[in-house]
This record gives sequence, C-alpha cells and structure tokens, in this order.
Amino acid sequence: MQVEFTELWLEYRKQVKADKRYESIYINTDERTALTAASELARAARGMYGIHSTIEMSEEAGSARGIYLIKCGGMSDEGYSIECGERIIISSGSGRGLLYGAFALIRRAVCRGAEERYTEKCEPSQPLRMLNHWDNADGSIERGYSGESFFFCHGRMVINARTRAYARLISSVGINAVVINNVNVKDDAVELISGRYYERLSELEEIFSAYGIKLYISISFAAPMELGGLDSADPCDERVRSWWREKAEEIYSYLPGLGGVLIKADSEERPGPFTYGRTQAEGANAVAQAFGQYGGDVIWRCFVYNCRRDWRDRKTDRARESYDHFSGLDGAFDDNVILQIKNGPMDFQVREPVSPLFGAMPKTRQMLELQIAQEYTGQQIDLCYLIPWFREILGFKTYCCGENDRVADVICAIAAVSNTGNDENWTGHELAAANLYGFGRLSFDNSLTAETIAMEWILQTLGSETEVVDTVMNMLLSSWQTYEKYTAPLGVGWMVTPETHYGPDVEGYEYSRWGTYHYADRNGVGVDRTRNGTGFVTQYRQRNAELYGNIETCPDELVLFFHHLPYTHVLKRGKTIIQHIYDTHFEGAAEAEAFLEQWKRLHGKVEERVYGNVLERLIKQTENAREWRDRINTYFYRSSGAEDEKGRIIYK
Ligand code: GCV
Repeated sequence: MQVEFTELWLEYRKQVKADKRYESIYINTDERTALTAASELARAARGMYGIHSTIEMSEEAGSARGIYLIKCGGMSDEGYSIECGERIIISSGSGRGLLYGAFALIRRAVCRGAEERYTEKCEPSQPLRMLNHWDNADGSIERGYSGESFFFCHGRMVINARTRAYARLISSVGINAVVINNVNVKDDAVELISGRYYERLSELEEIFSAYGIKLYISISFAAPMELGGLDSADPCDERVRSWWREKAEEIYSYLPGLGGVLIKADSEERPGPFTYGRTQAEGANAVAQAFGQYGGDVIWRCFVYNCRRDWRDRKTDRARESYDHFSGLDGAFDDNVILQIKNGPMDFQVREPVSPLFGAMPKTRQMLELQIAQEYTGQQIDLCYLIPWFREILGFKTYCCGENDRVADVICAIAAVSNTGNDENWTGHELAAANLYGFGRLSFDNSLTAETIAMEWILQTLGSETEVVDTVMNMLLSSWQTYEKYTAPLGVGWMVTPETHYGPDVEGYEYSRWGTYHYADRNGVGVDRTRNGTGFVTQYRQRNAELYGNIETCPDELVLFFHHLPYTHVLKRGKTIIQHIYDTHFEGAAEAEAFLEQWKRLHGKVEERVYGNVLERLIKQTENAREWRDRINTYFYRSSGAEDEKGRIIYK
C-alpha cells in the first residue's frame, strides 16, 4: 500500500521576507477546528519563515503583535473576516470559519507575499460543499485515473498519514463534506453500515471533524434485503421502514457526527423504488425519515434513466428522463432530502446544456453534481482545466423564480466526483490538481474567476517565476476548449470508446442500449430535441426553451445537441457545420502539440518530477488528439463527401 504523497498547494515553501506577526498566535476557543487553525498557522510559519510560533489562549484580541483567532457572536459559522494590520485578527462564528480564515491568510501570504494591511471578508456561497469518491471496498476506483483508493484496500478501511493530509488539503479550499465510497454500492461496501466497519469509520470521522468535514456514506437502496435479510425493499412496507429506523439508530450510536448518506437508485441496474411501483420521493423519504431523527441528510441522485433502450426508437430520449421522473415531485421530498443533479441531462460530456431540472423544483433542495474525475474529458492524461466550464454552469440562468435566478442561486449544495487516488501526486496528472483545488475554491466562493483560481493554484504549487506562471496559465485556461475542439463536435457528445470512455469511436455508442446517439448520416448529424423531435427542449422555462428550440438563436456550441442539421447548415460563426468540424479538429490537435512545445520550454524551471509527469502526459495527449482529429474528419468526410476548403490532409 503506497503512502508517499506530495503536499500539493500546501507545501509552504520558504519566503524571502519573514512575517514576524506569525511569532505569536492567540486563540479564544478550544473548538477542535480552531485548534487545527492555530496549528496550521504555526506550520505555515515554520515552512515559510522558519518561525516557531507560540500558541496561547486569549479571551479577545489584545494589543500585542500576533495573529488572533477570535470566535465571536453575530457571525456565521463558516464565514470569516481578516483584519490585517500590526495585529492580524481572524474572526468567525465558529472554529470552522476560523480554519477557513487561517487558510485564506496563508494563501494570500504565499500568493502576494507578506502584506502590511488589508481586510477580507468571505461567506461560502453554498452551505454544503462535497467531494464524492467512487472508491470501491476492494481498493479500485470507478472512473479513477490516479491510482487506487486511499480509503479502502482489499475490503479494509485504510487510515494513515495520507488520510489527514487529504482532510487538510480539501479543507484548505473549503470542502466540508466527503462521501468516501462509490454510489454503485457493491461487495464489501454493502456492509459499511454494519458492525464490521463502525470502528474504522469512527476514526475517520474524528480526523475529518478536526478539519470541519462531515463524513457521508453511499448506501444501497436494497440494504434491507442485502443486509437485513428482508424479502423486499419496498419503501411503503412497514417492515422496511422500521428496518431503516433501527439501522439509523444503530449507525448514529457509533457515528454521531455522520453527515448522512448518498443513494443512487433506479439507475444503471441499481435497485430503487420503481421496482415496487413507488415514486422517487417515496423511496427517498423512507430513508430520510429514519436518518432525519439524527440530523442526517439523504442525498438522492436524479441520474435515473433507462439504460436498456432501443437505438431504433427516435422519439424517446434519455436526456428527458431526470426531468420526467422528478419535476412532478417538487415539494414531495422531506426536508432532509437533497436531490443531486448532474450538471447536464446526459452524463458529464465535455459540453452539454445545463439540466432543466435546476429551473423546475423551487420547493426542493438541490445539489449540483460536477465531475472532476476526467471520465469524458481526457482521463487525467489530456489536460482539461474544468473551472471555466463550471463557472458557466453556475452562472446559467434558469429563470426559475425570477429574471436573474442562476444555478448558483437555486442550489443549496454542490458536489464533484473526485479525481484523486493514491498516486504520489494525488491526481495522476500534476496539472489536474488544479481541478481539485479549483472545485473547492469555486464552491466556497462562486464569484471567483477561473483565472484567479488558476493563478492562486500556480503560485502555491509551481512558484512565481514569470515564464512558468504565464505558460501554465495559458495552458490551463485554453485546455477545455482545446479538448472540446478535437473531440465530438457542437455538443453532440458520445463519440468515445465504449466503456473506457477514452479516445474516439464515432459509432461506438450509436447502436447501443445507452441512449447516446448522434444520428450522423450522409446528409447531416445531431439530435432533434425540439418540439417536433423528442420535445426535450420544452422542459426548460420559456426563455431557454425558445433560445435552444430556435435554430436562429441556439448557441453554436450546443446546436447538434438540440437539432439534427445538414452538413451544409451555416453556423452563426459564418461557416458550414462540416467546415467547422474540419477546422476545429485541425486546430485542436495543433493546440495540443503547442502545449507540448510550450511545456518543453519549462525544463529546468519546474521540479523534475513535475516536468517529467506532465511531459509524458502531453505526449500521449498529442497522440490522442491526432487520433481524434483523423477519425472524426475521415468519418465526416466519408459521410458527407465534402472537401475541406483548406485542402488539408484527410484520410479518405
Ligand atoms: C458510478 C456514468 C459512469 C459510471 C457512473 C455513473 C454514475 O455512467 O460511466 O461509471 O457510475 O455515471 O454517475 O452513477
């Protein structure tokens, strides 16, 4: 079992000028998280300034030079303020806010050097900010691209130095909840809510709670059968309901701080309430009533769809399904249920419209689910900084209850499928850690720009040498668009290798059961989701339904998601679809090659370990991009017979 790991953005390298204010740290509370804040400041003082700080209790901020961590009334639990002058005063309503304030102070010191004077205030944008691990009890990770699990190994739970390092890393960017296991609960993981695991889970809960993180567990809807030996998991059966109540009582007697549970039901062969003719609300509420007695949440996924479809059927549409199953249930869920909704109606493609469910359920608590594990976005081989995309999603206007309601306004929680594993560098690709960092920072403060986040991450991780900063900044900020250019065009998605989801296979999913079609033929490509097609577009509020439904206004980048169009159709950017396909694929592959060249110029300017890791991955990325370029261009040339206006090489 590998335990060596790097500290990522928390390395606290030596700074040129020492900040003497770090010599004395005062604290007015013995809350666990506040003590963590004090020791983190002391750790930063040692690393950055070679200072060995003293930590003392002090009721209030005194006049002596130093850093004061002051828990005070009248402030929220997770918001903080920093008043930086002769003394530095960090205030919050609880130890958790003090911890976020301490990390913010250190971050600023690393990024800008010691500053004499400033004030900063911050309130988290959403109260629940979560990472979802798809780790299996045997140690494998579903859609994991950076080694094995660091939570599980051969059916046992693993708790070691890395566990604490992980808690520290994610708490430093504002994450306050972690689901440690795969939503596909199988094998030993079924028993996570049994005597076999409580002791280890309780140890983990202790470590997490010192960093203000709540532990969550994925559980199976069929647990009353799989664990309880009942012959049914029907949520309306009193035997089942009482099994859940007793189970919740048992769980909370061992794990009083458990945040709650996450359930994937009626999806991809997982058990769920549909088996018993019950609704998703009936299913969720049966569990929620049991966990609610102890303050536990039930996070219920909306990724509910039929994965046994007939590709011949062009009228029904997988994209419609979440909305069809859930929107009519607005207001029917118990208060401790939070619906977890993937950002798009399909499945974490490089480009999809935002799910219409975000505008549809004003009486229901909703959580946005994103994916930083790069399942469809290059698998931590190809570079793809996802924060610009996440910002667009959060900023999307749902028109739910008013003119300006954005996704960010209608959600109470945000989650991302984690991209971590037990690789030394945590995320496989060194630069993919920018997504882990960025997701946390953006979830804490939705107003941060992708540029600000990238800059912070680079300065803390790679240092401040101008050439390094400029090069990596440029690579990160253009990488999502580059990836989009050389893969499936104009929002149509799904031209990937089935199952692995890496590399091109234009027709790999075209005649499958998964509901993921592009319908390319000799005349055109795309899915007609207008009123005359599958009708998916009508699930949006009127303004968005009109925007997407009308070919004149539908944004180019999503045009094939909503419309089936001839190759000769002229896009708003003034070129035909076929020429756009050729151009973007040549451009995308050239940009991937340019990343490699730019990176090579940094040899000797970043740590050798980092240099070698990124180099190796960029070489693979250029090969992947080339393969995508040629397969897509050839496929569409053969389908359409249209020549490239610029006469470039297309393998015919
Ligand atoms: C955890 C996609 C992935 C699956 C994943 C599923 C989900 O289908 O390919 O690996 O399963 O989404 O989000 O539940």
